[in-house]
Formats: sequence, C-alpha cells, structure tokens
Amino acid sequence: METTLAIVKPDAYKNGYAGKIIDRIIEEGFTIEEMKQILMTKEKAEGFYEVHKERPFFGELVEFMSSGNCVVLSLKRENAVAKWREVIGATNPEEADKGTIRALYGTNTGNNAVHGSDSAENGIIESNYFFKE
Ligand code: FUP
Repeated sequence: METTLAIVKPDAYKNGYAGKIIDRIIEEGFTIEEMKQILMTKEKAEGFYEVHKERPFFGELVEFMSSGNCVVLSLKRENAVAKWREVIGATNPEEADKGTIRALYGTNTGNNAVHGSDSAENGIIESNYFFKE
C-alpha cells in the first residue's frame, strides 16, 4: 500500500466541491487514513511548496493556498500516487482529461482545485508535514 497526500484547495472548498471530491476519493478505492480542515498560514504554505520557492509563481501560490480553508487528506491505496494523479488530471485544468477532478472543478493552473503528491516518498513526507506536527 502506498500513501499520497491530497488537498482540496481553497478554490474548490469555496466553490462547494469538497464533498464531491471526497466522494470521488472513496469511489476510486482510496482509504482515508487522516483528514482535516485547515487554514494554512503563509509560513505553512511556503514550507509545503518550498521546492518551488525560486519559481516566478511562488508568491501567488502561497497567497492562494493561505487564502481560505483547505481539506487535507492522507490517502492509502495500491499505486496511490499514480492513481490519484490520474484521477486529478493535468496541472492546467484546460489540459486535464475529461472527467478528472481538475477538469471538473479547476479554473486555471494556479486555481486547480486539488493537490496530489508526485512520488511515494513525497506522499509520506507531505502527509507527515500536516499530520505529524
Ligand atoms: P502538480 O504536481 O500538478 O500540483 O504541479 P506542480 O508541482 O508543478 O505545481 C504545484 C502548484 O504550483 C500547482 F498546483 C499550481 C502552481 N503552479 C502555478 O501556479 N503556475 C505554474 O506555472 C506551475 C504551477
């Protein structure tokens, strides 16, 4: 079993899609190991996206992620990382396959509804970042 971190981002939360996204998580065969609603401080968001800190979009990304409530979930499943990335779709919702969460609920690359870990190792690191404080 692999672990991935999912986040319902502030755009999806504000637009009322948290419930639909959590339903989809369960339908796709994930086990929710941990789940909580949080409002990230800027420092928390900066730490989470530290790998992107030199990128031009970093400031905007941190502002967005700390702008409203999120739901963070630590998920388990066989091939959880790849499966969750398949279910959420491409980073840019306009390029995401039909039926994926970002295609359904995302607006643009910055406001793309959900997060998913990019490797099994990061799935554990990111889950610990929110659930082993
Ligand atoms: P993803 O793994 O699909 O979440 O995408 P990345 O790790 O590449 O990017 C993390 C977040 O940075 C994205 F969800 C949104 C934001 N981002 C931008 O705002 N602009 C970009 O050009 C790339 C990413």
